[in-house]
Amino acid sequence: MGVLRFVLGDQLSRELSSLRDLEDGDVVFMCEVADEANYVRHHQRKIAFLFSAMRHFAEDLRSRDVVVDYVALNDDKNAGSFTEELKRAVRRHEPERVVVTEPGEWRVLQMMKDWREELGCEVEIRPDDRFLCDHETFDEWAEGSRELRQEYFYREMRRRTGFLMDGDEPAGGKWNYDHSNREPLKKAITAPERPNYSVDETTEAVLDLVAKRFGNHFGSLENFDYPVTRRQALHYLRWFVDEALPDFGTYQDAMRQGSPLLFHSHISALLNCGLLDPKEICDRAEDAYREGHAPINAVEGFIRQIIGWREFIRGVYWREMPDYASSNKLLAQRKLPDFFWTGETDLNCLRQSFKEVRESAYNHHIQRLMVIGNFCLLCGFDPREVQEWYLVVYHDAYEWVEMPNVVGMILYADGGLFASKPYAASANYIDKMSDYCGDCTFSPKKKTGEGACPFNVLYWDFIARNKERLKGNPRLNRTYATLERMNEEKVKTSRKEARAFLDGLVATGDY
Ligand code: FAD
Ligand code: DLZ
Repeated sequence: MGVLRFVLGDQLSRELSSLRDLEDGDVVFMCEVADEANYVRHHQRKIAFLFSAMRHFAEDLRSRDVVVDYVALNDDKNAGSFTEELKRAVRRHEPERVVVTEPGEWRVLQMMKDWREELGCEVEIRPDDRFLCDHETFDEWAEGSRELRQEYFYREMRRRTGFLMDGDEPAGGKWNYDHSNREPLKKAITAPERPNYSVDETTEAVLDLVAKRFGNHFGSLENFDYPVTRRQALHYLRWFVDEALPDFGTYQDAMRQGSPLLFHSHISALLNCGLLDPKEICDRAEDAYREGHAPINAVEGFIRQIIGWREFIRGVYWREMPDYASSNKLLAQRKLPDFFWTGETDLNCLRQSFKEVRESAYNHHIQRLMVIGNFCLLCGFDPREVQEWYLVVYHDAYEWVEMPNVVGMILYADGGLFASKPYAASANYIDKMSDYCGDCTFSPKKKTGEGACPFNVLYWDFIARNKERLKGNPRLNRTYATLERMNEEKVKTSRKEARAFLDGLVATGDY
């Protein structure tokens, strides 16, 4: 036969570099393997989403006369790993060579590098040009920059891609409209209702399989209604641009109990597995601005997340791996408490976020960053444990995007490689941006004592505990000046109460 083209579960695009020169006689190979579902125990919904999307993608290729060799998880001889399954496929097809697109995770790239020897067959690894910035361009930019700052990278990406540019100038006159994107949600504002996608036979079979094989993993499979085909993903993107994008910017940081999506796109899982392409998403968003359908603060904010943050985070991952995984500059060692899995905590903001992620494998950015992430930072949870939790629970989580967000963005475990200061905040921020505190047993206004919100005592404990490591940071000058001015007894009380709270966290490691 010709070429064996191995497509991974997060590479579901017909434009993929490894499929581009597909010819008669070639075979596309895909496999569901237990190792990928178990190397961390992924949320049941994430596995179901990906298997269903993979099976639909294979069906779509077959409908275009492509020969697809698809090994399902419950196939008799399934060998359980990429390498062993590929070996079997090579024995079946005896290809002249194997072609793959580079993977999203460092661990899988190491596997791929061994394949030529293990398979006794030529293996070509092609770049993943679904991203808008390749590794060399990112590294060159990083080498030439005094500091790794997303904002400068983003401006460079705007110039290079031409998104939201009027000649050499940014559309609307400014590069960044973030200051207009921090409005709390007024009661009268309601979030638009999402389209849902019915479960067909293929998805039904996957849901049964996942319930049987991974029913003891975190999360629920109930009410599965997410897009799983390219056609559904495009329909969903159109819906988002029409109905939610215009308010995306203004309420980007807001949180509301019982309304997990608000005006967020909920496209990350579709984008990361290849059903949507970053360029087409940004094109649609820019069209909405140019046609007067969505304001500049919404469209600029949205495009920045994709060509700025998403590409920047990927660049950091590949530049810093493999040492990045073990970063722990703040020497944080506390074990993750059980309630991250059970959801049983009296802190309402955390309880609501944990409930939502169990049901849907999704939280929006501010819940990930300022509620759960902030709590992890303040408590000093071990970065390895936090990384694993974030990789398990979200349906969009792959190491290349999860790790820098956890290590760099929320935990400051890389010592400020790209964040100018830790994102530490007391209860005030959550109270301002959400309605969680109204239904909580703790008060955000009380700083210490009975009923005080733990975020308040934890905040000052974090600042005091890390004084030697952080006080040289100019962006924390005011914080440390406030700590110096604070009544000594008050600081002592805060720290004592924080210690009692931290000592009371139960971490059995059973989950
Ligand atoms: P929207 O708010 O609608 O944003 C649009 C898109 O911008 C997202 O779909 C995403 O592709 C991109 N984006 C926005 N922020 C980021 C960012 N910081 N890094 C990379 N892309 C970004 N995103 C993932 O895709 N996978 C992850 O595993 C992941 N882990 C995260 C862990 C932490 C601790 C934090 C703080 C953020 C993480 N993010 C991750 C980024 C972001 O929170 C999600 O992309 C976003 O919440 C997905 O929801 P959405 O599609 O509604 O995004
Ligand atoms: C996440 C995942 C899971 C759960 N299962 C599979 C699978 O069975 N087959 C597959 O090709 N990909 C799977 N994936 C996605 C891979 O883990 C992903 O391709 C690598 O982590 C590289 O990003």
